[in-house]
Amino acid sequence: PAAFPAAALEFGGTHFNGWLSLTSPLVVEAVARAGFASVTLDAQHGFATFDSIVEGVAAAALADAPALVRLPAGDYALGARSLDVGAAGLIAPMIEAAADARAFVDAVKFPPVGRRSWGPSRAMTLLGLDRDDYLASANELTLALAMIETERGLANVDEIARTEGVDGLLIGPNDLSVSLTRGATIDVGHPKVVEALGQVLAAGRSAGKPVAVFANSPAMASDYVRRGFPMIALGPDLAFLSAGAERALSDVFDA
Ligand code: 3PY
Ligand code: MG
Repeated sequence: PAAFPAAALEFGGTHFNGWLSLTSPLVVEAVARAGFASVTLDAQHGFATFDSIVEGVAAAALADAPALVRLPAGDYALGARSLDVGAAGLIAPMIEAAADARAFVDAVKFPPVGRRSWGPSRAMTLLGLDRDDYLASANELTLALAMIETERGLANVDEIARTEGVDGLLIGPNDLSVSLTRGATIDVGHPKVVEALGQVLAAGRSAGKPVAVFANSPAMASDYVRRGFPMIALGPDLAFLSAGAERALSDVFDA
């Protein structure tokens, strides 16, 4: 398969990523073939495990879609293992300061940027690269995205964005709402969350790094397209399944 199209994350076009919480490789393949440019296998709040990531990366490759993995908070060891088996990038939740960003980068980028340990068994065969070529290109081929989703992360967004090895930012609007309203509400349209979107976009622009955002619904995704986000993660798959099932039933009576 093609390496992760990092170019698609440059400012300009919109890259749609299908967000998956289920572990079946059939789900990965179906969502990728529906037209998403990449998928995310979610090991933080979704059900992804290392075994399902091994299968999910292969299923995504069948559909020519790079697979990202969202890690459980702080679990950078799973990040390095996911890259070893061919994940095209990693998403680290709850990054709140440069020190968090550096710990993430340290585990998942090879020297001189980080201290990733050598062992990309399947990643090399998936990409068709020999050892030297993989070593020379892995830091660029594999994306490290830092999630900004807390008040503290927002306060430190500039230093996080500037951290060497962080390839981009991903906004988690649900957690941002929880954090910025001190637990009062989960409202991705809350004025404080909307204001934060602009702040993170500005930090990305000044650091020369793309800013992605997670969308709970197609309507939110449309709004984020209008705001100019270059990458929008839409999901999760369970919501696609529920919406499709509801529509199938209602269509019976509308036909
Ligand atoms: C959030 O919105 O908090 C996320 O983590 C997206 O899944
Ligand atoms: Mg979150």
